[in-house]
Amino acid sequence: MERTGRLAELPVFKGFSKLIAEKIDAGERILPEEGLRLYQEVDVASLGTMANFIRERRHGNRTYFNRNFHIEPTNVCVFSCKFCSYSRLYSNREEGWELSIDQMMEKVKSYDDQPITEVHIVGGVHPKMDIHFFADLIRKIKAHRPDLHVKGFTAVELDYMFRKAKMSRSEGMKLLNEAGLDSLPGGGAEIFHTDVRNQICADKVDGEGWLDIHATAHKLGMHSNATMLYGHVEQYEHRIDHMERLRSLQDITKGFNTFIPLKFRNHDNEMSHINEVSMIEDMKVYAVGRIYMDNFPHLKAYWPMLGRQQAQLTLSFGVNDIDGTIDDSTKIYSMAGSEEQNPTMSTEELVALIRQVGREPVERDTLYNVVKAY
Ligand code: V47
Ligand code: SF4
Repeated sequence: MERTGRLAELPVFKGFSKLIAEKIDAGERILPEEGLRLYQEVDVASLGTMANFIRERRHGNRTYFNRNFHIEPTNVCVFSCKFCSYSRLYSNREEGWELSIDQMMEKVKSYDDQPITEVHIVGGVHPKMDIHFFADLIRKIKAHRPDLHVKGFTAVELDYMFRKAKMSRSEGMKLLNEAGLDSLPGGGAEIFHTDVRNQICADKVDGEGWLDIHATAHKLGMHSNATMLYGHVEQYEHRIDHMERLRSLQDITKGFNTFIPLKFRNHDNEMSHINEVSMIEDMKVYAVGRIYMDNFPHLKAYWPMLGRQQAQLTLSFGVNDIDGTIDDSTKIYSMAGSEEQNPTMSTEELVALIRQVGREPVERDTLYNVVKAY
């Protein structure tokens, strides 16, 4: 059931929070300085009430998940992001993995008898795996299973591929789109602001480049997601700046589906000395994300990273999507110390998890068409 009634009438809201509640009631946009004050001044319970109100007004209790699997072609990477526990340099590649097209196709074929709607392809930036290698892979996947949605490659991987092939962003994107690439995942965004980016991932595509690559995909009619890596050296101002840039691009292109905050995990990387933020802070990030990103239809919590119980909690802080039933061979999080070391959940388990907290499970495809409502 969709939410009705006025948020600002709740006695808990006074002063600044009442003003924001009134804006939410009127469907008005929160300004950057107001976003900042939400982080600084408003308690987590009030933020949750606001975010949940918006979530229920938009989606009722519906909570989406999809059936997908991941392919990680390699963890060999030319870049050295300080938060990354997963990559290995080319000079050290005997410690990493590099999959051939045949090996990746074996993985695709291993799901032949399962009703999966999406393959998510993302990995390190390998100097020898070029745009033609990946176009060939995508063509083979589509030839084998034409209805499988291919969501692939962060803007970081794409930027490198296009530059190496001496193609413009629109030429490169068009080539991959014609090969069968359907949409882009949200990775590689981290924090756009150069003061932070220069400290944590100085050598990869900058914020403008990331946004331009997504805009290029949107122009071709492709959809994409956007992430934000939080809880390391960034300040609240940087998170607001990050969301503001995404929200502004979305005003123009309307191509983003989902905003996905990703919590920095500190296991076994060059930023291990930084403490991870609290669960309260996580809930604030989701809630402010839902309040601020008024033109993003969906807010996703990635359950393999958070763990099952915390993922359930996010559903009261604005989140309406908890990703997939994945036989998740994704190593980027397990190597960084995520809650789920071997994340697999059957559809039944995911449905039960959502129902247990009073929400309504809905299986979706990548573009949020309903596959099955439970
Ligand atoms: O960009 C890397 C993050 C991202 C760490 O679009 C880390 O549906 C925390 O973006 N601690 C890649 N995070 C994965 C990604 C993603 C995941 C699930 C769904 C979708 C989607 C996208 O992983 C990277 C980086 O921000 N990451 N290391 C770490 N130590
Ligand atoms: Fe490479 Fe991605 Fe790890 Fe950065 S986060 S080092 S781009 S694999």
